[in-house]
Amino acid sequence: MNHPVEPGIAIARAAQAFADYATNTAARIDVNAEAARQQNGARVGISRAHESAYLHVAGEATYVDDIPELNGTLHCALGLSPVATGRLTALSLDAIRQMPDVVTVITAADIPGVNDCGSIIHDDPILCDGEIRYVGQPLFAVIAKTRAAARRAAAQAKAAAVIEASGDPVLTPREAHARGQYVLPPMHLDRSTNGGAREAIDAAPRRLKGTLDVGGQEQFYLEGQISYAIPKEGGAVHVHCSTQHPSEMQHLVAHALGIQSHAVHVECRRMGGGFGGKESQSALFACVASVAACKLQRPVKLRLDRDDDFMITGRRHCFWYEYEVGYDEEGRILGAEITMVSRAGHSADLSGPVMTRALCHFDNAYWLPDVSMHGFCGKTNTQSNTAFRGFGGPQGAIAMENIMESIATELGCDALDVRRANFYGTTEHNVTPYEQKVTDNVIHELVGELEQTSDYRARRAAIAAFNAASPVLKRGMSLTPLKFGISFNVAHFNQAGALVHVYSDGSILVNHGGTEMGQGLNTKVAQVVAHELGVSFDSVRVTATDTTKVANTSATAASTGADLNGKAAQDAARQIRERLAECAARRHGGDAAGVRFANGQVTVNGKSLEFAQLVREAYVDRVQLWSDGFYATPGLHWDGAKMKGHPFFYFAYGAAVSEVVVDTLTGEWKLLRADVLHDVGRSLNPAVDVGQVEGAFIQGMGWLTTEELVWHPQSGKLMTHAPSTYKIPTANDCPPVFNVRLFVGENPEDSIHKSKAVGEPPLLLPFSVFFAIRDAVSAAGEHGASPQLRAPATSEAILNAIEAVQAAAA
Ligand code: MTE
Ligand code: LUZ
Ligand code: MOS
Repeated sequence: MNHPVEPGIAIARAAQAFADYATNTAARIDVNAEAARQQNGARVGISRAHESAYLHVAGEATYVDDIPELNGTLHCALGLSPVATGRLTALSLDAIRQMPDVVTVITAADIPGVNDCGSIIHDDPILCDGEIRYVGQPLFAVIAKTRAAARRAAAQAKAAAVIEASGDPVLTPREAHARGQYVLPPMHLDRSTNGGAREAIDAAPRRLKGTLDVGGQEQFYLEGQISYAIPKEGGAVHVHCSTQHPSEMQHLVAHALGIQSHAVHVECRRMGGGFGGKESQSALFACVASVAACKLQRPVKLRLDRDDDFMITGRRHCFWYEYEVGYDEEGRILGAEITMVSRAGHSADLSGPVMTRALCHFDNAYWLPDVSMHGFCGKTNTQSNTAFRGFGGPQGAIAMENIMESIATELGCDALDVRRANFYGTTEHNVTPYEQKVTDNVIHELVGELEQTSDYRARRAAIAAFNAASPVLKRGMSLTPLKFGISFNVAHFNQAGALVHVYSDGSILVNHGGTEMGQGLNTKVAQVVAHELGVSFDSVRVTATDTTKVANTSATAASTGADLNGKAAQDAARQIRERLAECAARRHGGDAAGVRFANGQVTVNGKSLEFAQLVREAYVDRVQLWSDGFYATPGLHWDGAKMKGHPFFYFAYGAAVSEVVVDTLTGEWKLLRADVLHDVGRSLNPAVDVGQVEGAFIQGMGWLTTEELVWHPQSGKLMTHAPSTYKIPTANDCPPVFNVRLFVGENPEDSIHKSKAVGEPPLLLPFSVFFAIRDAVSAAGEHGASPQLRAPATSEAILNAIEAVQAAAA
């Protein structure tokens, strides 16, 4: 690995930590096979360290706030609404304007273009336009010489804002639903095989009804939202923005400024995490910074404090469900009806597509012959909720997994047997509610393998024996499967572009439309290009995402980053390789089709020359040494009104077994062991993929256990707006036994090198932790009643559920 500076002690330590991690990972990946592959010239299917790993651990990776500030840079802070509903009748800003180092204050009236930063529907004001929608809504922006001065002044919002408060805030999805208050029209997805859901439920031998509450989740990216806008000549602006969606930032900034997109240049080298939170919601900050920069003709930086980030931006939607299913004595679901209500917040943002994905993942890995689903996006006086890893998929599937566990309790059998009885078939029982056929089903083999390797049945028996002898501590276990559809559920977003430059020294620069947020996208794209041109990893460099290089890009989201941009970069690299091959054949004889590129060498007509040598020859021969590339996912279509079609290119699969111990007197618990088998097709980079699986597992575990969001019931203020009150997992929450393996297989579709997307699907794996806790709660009531366990399963929620099952048993 090349490193630009002399490794210091911190780097040496970090390198050791990485080496330990790699050794650990190596136990789970086939290092010998990888070495042989690389020997043969392959650059994909190889566990490379993240392209910035050494920069990350040395603190040298440049995030937006690390860019050296230009002379005259000003700092911005936002004044936030202290109330949840009402009208902003006036802003008396004179006192704020007179505060030390304050340069100016900007309000909605200063936005020269449109005061809107909504991603799909234009219902999202940048700065308050009169209507107050939630506590934390930005009312005005202070621009000052220092960040501290701007923050001090913005903190005077309560004194400056003249507000006519009105009405009580609507905070929960159930309240919004009761009032019929939604950000979008309701959605319905029905499928009828035997007469429809109602008839199938009524005719079923057994029935079950229930409700479930699942909380939201803060993205908690390490780098908060930030934009640094620099005015350019002729009314243009250059915005350094921590965003998953540079093109959307470009368009929204152009609208806010009332200028054309060609005058807005958005750049993002990397994010310190996005997790969906920077797909749409980086826009408000990009717009405010740009408006201020253009008005003052000075560079303006807007970097949020963590508390403000919590107060202003949205997060994962919490969901409330009401369901009824009809099933048979084997636990097979014959009919199901479900209503899902999400907390959308004050505006639509991405709530529509999130609900669509939730409805399209209620089936998870199971065939539902007759089903009727209803989705409502409740409008509430809270931050506008948005994308978060899984994008509604986890919220859809967890409702079904809860039903599986309840059926198992009712029948008094193992939940794995109920799940298996419902799995999608391979040749029959393989049509989803939205009518896409499941043609790549590997869930039977995958779960069978995990059942064996995790020693599921023997441990089940051991847990039952333990519980029989242990009145206070109860163990629980659960195996949960997942199936996750890959593609944006908005078909036209599934496209990508790339630009590859080969310089005359043989080094290669790649630009593509995807953004790096730590997931290893640039590493994978560099591997694809190195593979295509048969060169070493070190000769390929990936640059910042930049709207002046690749236009009209999609968000790096829906786990499609490597699928889309990998294919686009491959397309560009292939064109250059073909031109080089023709040049080689012209100069050295033989057939262009027979020219081989591998290990930095080019073999032509029995001769071998260095790649850089051929590049120099091609340059002299005036061969174009750069190329664009493009990719659009084939075969997708979606009818949003009927909610039918073929929204996904393929499905990713996985399963996990978790075992917990719960203290039934305190509600404390511990994850003792987790076994994961996850399908990434033919992995582009097994180390990166294992990292994604582990990270998603722990992140999803946090969502379902300790991360609780509380809004004050009267004022509507988010009370959990910092790590002091909002508990994310730490390294200590990782289980002592954590067996993560990648399922051996390949994507039957023509995806990039037969790989599968990995970013979001493994977030569903820690359902197994939640249901293991539920299983332990159930044991506290001698498995006599289905526990009513809400998510997150905090100690309080666990104790509530234990009390209820024990009361039912008494
Ligand atoms: N991994 C890291 N380290 N940081 C992130 O912000 N975001 C996740 C996932 N993994 C994220 C991450 C989300 S929400 C998505 S959609 C995918 O990465 C996006 O990247 P990809 O499509 O390139 O996999
Ligand atoms: N659909 C989807 C989307 O499945 N995932 C996304 O992240 C997304 N973003 C915007 C619109 N549709
Ligand atoms: Mo990921 S939620 O699709 O950014």
